[in-house]
Amino acid sequence: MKRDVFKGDTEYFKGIGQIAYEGHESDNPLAFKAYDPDRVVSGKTMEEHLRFAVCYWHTFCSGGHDPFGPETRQHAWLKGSDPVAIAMNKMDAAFELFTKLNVPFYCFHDRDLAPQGATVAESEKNLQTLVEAAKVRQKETNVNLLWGTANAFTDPRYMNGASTNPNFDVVAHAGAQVKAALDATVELGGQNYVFWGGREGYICLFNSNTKRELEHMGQFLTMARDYGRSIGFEGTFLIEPKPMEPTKHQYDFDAQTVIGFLREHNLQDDFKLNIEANHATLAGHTFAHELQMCADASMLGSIDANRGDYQNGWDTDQFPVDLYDCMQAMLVVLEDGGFKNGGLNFDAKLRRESTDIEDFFISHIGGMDSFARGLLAADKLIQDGRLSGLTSARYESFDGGKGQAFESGELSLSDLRDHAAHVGEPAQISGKQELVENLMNDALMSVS
Ligand code: XLS
Ligand code: CA
Ligand code: CA
Repeated sequence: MKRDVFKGDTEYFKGIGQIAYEGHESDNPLAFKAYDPDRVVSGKTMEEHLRFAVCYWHTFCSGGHDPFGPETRQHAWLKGSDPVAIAMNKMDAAFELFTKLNVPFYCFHDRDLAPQGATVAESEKNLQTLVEAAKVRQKETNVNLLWGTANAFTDPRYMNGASTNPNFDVVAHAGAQVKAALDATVELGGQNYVFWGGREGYICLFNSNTKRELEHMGQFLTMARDYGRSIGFEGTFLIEPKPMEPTKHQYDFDAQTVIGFLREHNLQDDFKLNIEANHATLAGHTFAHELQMCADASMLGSIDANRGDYQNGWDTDQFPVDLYDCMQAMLVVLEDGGFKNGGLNFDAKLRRESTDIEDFFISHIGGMDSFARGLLAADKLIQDGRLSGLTSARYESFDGGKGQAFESGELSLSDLRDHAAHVGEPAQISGKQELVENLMNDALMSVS
């Protein structure tokens, strides 16, 4: 669907109109070449399949600072001295960009939306003020909240962790923040609520009681779940794994670690995972691997769409442009039945050296077109059927006879021994990896 461009008191992205689909032949850098929101792919529009979201933090709060230098972009909406007025301007800039890109969703941390106050009550009041303003803008534009979260890692009080902090007073402050962020998410109709525990881990193993900290985290998440449900939150709670940075070791290391943790604390019915591409690679996995682990556990919730740098291993949060990665990700998502509450959130930042206003758009256009092409190629692979046929054929010995009896737990180890003795040397069956790879390249090259 097409949204009207939001008009606040100031136009922040001057000279840029709404980005339209112009097709593959277009040479306009400010047009979509593949993402056509209304195009139907296997029964759903591209907009419904991909559910794009823009993130508040990288796009509107940060101006490109790094550990060695300050901002290279001076955002017009951050000028002024009253923090609440600045937050209002930031929100206008945000809704202008959301509607110019014509994305259906956005995501925020509490502190992105509203400034922290001097007390818990003042922070709550600031957030409430901005939530009221967001409500009006959401209604006017039909851009909605994919997920909210609490930033429990920037304030120095969280240096030793939030819910896993060794000091209970800090744990309580994290609780206050999560409570207010849940209130905000529910009021804005957020479809998910995210926990990313950037400082939930340790820097030094030998001054940490990891057992106690992990129990505290389970307790804290249970309290948050109960509070969320008590105020009418019907969406999905999401945990976003990341193996390290800023802590040396983060407890939510990767998908399988988080899935085990959720089951241990009996949270598996309310929680799913938010997989970020760059965090997958930091954990030594591929993006698609992490998604597949979630899908296997019926816990694939949402995606933070970005990419890392394979040479330096940092969390560079670059915009996703690798078509192969996007296709493989969408293949897992489609085979899992597509997004339900989740979507593709661009947790991605412009390079520090990209300083033109149009770069905000060029970057998002690139990410959206890449995932649109990934969607088309993945759909093609599924429709074609050869890839899934190849995979299921590898397991056909379990579809009947003794293999099936093994799967259903009817055999003993002695039965396996007797079967082996009876069948002799198994037939050699090719894995056909090269064929799989060729099918993927063919699908990617054939979409338009
Ligand atoms: C940081 C994370 C963070 C979460 C939300 O590495 O990606 O931005 O997505 O707190
Ligand atoms: Ca993220
Ligand atoms: Ca990241």
